[in-house]
This record gives sequence, structure tokens and C-alpha cells, in this order.
Amino acid sequence: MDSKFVLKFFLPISIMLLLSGSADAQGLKVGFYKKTCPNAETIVYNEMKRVISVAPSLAGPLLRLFFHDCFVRGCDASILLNSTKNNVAEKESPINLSLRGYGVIDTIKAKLEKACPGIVSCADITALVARDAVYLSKGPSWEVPTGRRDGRASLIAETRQLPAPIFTFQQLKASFAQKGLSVKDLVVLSGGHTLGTSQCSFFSPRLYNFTGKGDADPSLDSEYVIKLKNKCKPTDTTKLAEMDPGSFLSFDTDYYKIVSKRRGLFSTDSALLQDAETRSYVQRQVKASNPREFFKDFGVSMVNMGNTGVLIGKQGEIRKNCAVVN
Ligand code: HEM
Ligand SMILES: *[C@@H]1O[C@H](CO)[C@@H](O)[C@H](O)[C@H]1NC(C)=O
Ligand SMILES: *[C@@H]1O[C@H](CO)[C@@H](O)[C@H](O)[C@H]1NC(C)=O
Ligand SMILES: CC(=O)N[C@H]1CO[C@H](CO)[C@@H](O)[C@@H]1O
Repeated sequence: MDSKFVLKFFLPISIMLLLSGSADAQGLKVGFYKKTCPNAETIVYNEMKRVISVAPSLAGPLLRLFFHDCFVRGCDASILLNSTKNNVAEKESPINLSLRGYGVIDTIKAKLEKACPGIVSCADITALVARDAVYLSKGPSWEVPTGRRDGRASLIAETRQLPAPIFTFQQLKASFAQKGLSVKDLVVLSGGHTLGTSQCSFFSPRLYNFTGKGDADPSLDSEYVIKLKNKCKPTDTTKLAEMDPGSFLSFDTDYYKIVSKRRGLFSTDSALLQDAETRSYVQRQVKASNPREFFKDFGVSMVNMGNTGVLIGKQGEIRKNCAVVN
């Protein structure tokens, strides 16, 4: 082969491959299990394909699980640990009330332990499952850097690090900044609310007696308030509302349409209209003729979130059972 040709065509490609395959700032890399467990990602995907085809509503909770893992102690699978005699785990926090899908992770882990014992971490499974949940809900896919190790602790008190649905924009921004995430990551990842449901209790304070005068949150569309009040009585706690009504099983840009119509369920959704940067992102997605920008951004921001406080190398352990430390 002509050497000029090699330089012109193969060098740039090999540099690109090197860059995409090389360790990132956090020490994770795409294809970490390529040699040690070559089918790891396929095993995860095949099980997720089966699960989402029979229970599509698990996509939301499985995406949310990764967020709740990463924001508390980093993406170390601390969310998966059960309480013990001497410790109450993150799982028990009221904010985790409707998290589900732990059984899916356990099934996948069992399959991986069979194929390559002691190799694939529960933290990486959680990251891969979140990616596949989005993809299998007609959303984008992206490469997930892996190599995370599992932590040995899970403390209910630390779930305070999760942003509350009543946070103001400033509080949200600070909460994300604490995890090394930008305002752009905030507006992009909030788009995850295109999937899934919420219990009435997380937003009904906005419907009833918001300021103590028997009123609703003025930042909510008043017609939507009537609809939501029909769905959620003040005392309803476990009743569910779809966050993207009519398409809560498909990953799309509808979340931004909802927010722009002042129909975001949480104060934190409405808050994205208060800041110039997040507002313009919301409006751009509403006008966009396709989801290309959002889909690309979502993968980038999920990778960013997935870098939060990870354990690598010899830190932590590879749990045998995701619910208990070894
Ligand atoms: C910006 C701060 C955020 C706040 C305050 C927030 C708050 C909430 C709340 C209160 C619920 C309802 C939970 C329930 O009914 O128990 C929820 C659901 C959900 N959240 Fe978030 N969230 C935020 C960011 C995120 C992020 C970053 C993701 C993932 C990228 C995400 C994904 C989801 C999903 C998929 C659901 C639906 C879960 C289901 O169907 O059970 N959220 N969120
Ligand atoms: C963890 O807790 C769940 C729910 O209580 C239970 O079903 C599961 O068997 C527990 N796992 C282990 C390994 O103890
Ligand atoms: C609304 O809130 C105010 C102030 O907290 C309280 O005095 C009043 O009883 C509440 N009204 C209803 C209908 O709950
Ligand atoms: C899955 C899980 O453990 N959920 C818990 C979340 O927190 C509530 C309230 O403390 C518990 O009752 C749930 O069991």
C-alpha cells in the first residue's frame, strides 16, 4: 500500500480509535471487558431486550436507578445494596420509594457471573442497563465507558445529596455542579423525564394550597392543574401520573414541549424556563424537526454523569451479588 494513502486514511482512523478507546479522565474506558468478558455488553442487552419487551414500563425506573446511584457516593452501585442489621441503606429513603427493577439487575448479574465470574461490576451493569433502557424505548444509544468497581457502603442519610423536586434553579445548578455536571447536563438529563411516571405526592403540593391561600403553583398551566387535580386528590400518595402523558414509554423530545407549555410536573422541570441557557435549550428542542441534537447530547451527558465519583483499579470490589457486599 502506498504510504501516503496509509497516512491519509488510516492514521486519522487509528487516532480516532485510540482516542475513543483510551482511558478518559476518570480511568474508565469503552470496551473495558473486551478481553475479560467479551460478551458482557451483549448479555446485558439481550436480557434488557427481553425485559423491555414484556415490561416496557421498567425502562423509566431503570434509567432513574443510574441517576440515583451516581448522585450518591458516585456510580458505585451503592443504590443496589440492601440494608443490614446495623445499617439502613439508600434504598429505604422515601425519595427512592418507587425505584424498581432491582430484580432485572440481579438476573443480569447472575448471567454475567455464569459467563465470567467475578469480572463485571454491579456499577457497570447499572450504567449499561440505563443505556439499553433508553435505546429500547426508541431513544439514542451511546458508548458507555466501563471499569467501575463496586462500593462497600450505602447510607440512607446520603440520599440528601439527590436534588429534591422542589429545588429552585439555583439549587439545581449547585446540586449538579457538586457532581461536576454543567447547566447543559442539567437541561439535557432532565429530558430523561420523557420516560416514566411520578407518584402524586411529588407534585401535588403544587396543586393544592401552594402558598397557603388554597391556590396552585402559578408557574403551572392552570388548565393542566385542573387535569392533575382530577388525577391526584390531596391525600393520594401512591397513585401515579405519566410525566409525558400518552408517550411515557417512548424516549423523545416531548419533555421539552411539556416544559415549554408549563406542564412539567415538578418545580425543577418548570425551573428550566427561568434561566436563559436552559430556556433556550428547551425552546430549541420544541422547534427542532428531529431529536438529533437532544439524542446526541443525552449520550454525552449520561457519560458525564457516569463519571461521577467512580471507583477504579483496586478500589472497592466486584460484588458477587449486587444487593450485598462480598
Ligand atoms: C434534575 C433533578 C431531578 C429531580 C428533582 C427529579 C425528580 C424526580 C421525581 C420526584 C420523580 C418521581 C419519582 C417517584 O414517583 O417516585 C422522578 C422520576 C423519574 N426521573 Fe427524575 N429527577 C431529576 C433528574 C433526573 C435525571 C438526571 C434522570 C435520568 C437521566 C431522571 C430520570 C427519571 C425517570 C426516568 C423517572 C421515572 C421513573 C419511573 O417511571 O418510575 N431524573 N424524578
Ligand atoms: C435484598 O432485599 C430484597 C428486598 O427485601 C430481597 O428480595 C432480596 O432477596 C435481598 N437480597 C439479598 C441478597 O439479601
Ligand atoms: C392552607 O394552608 C394554610 C397555611 O398553611 C392553612 O392555614 C390552611 O388551613 C390550609 N388550607 C387547606 C384547605 O388545607
Ligand atoms: C425499594 C425500596 O427499598 N424502597 C423503599 C424506599 O423507601 C421507603 C420509605 O422509607 C420504603 O418503605 C421502601 O421499601
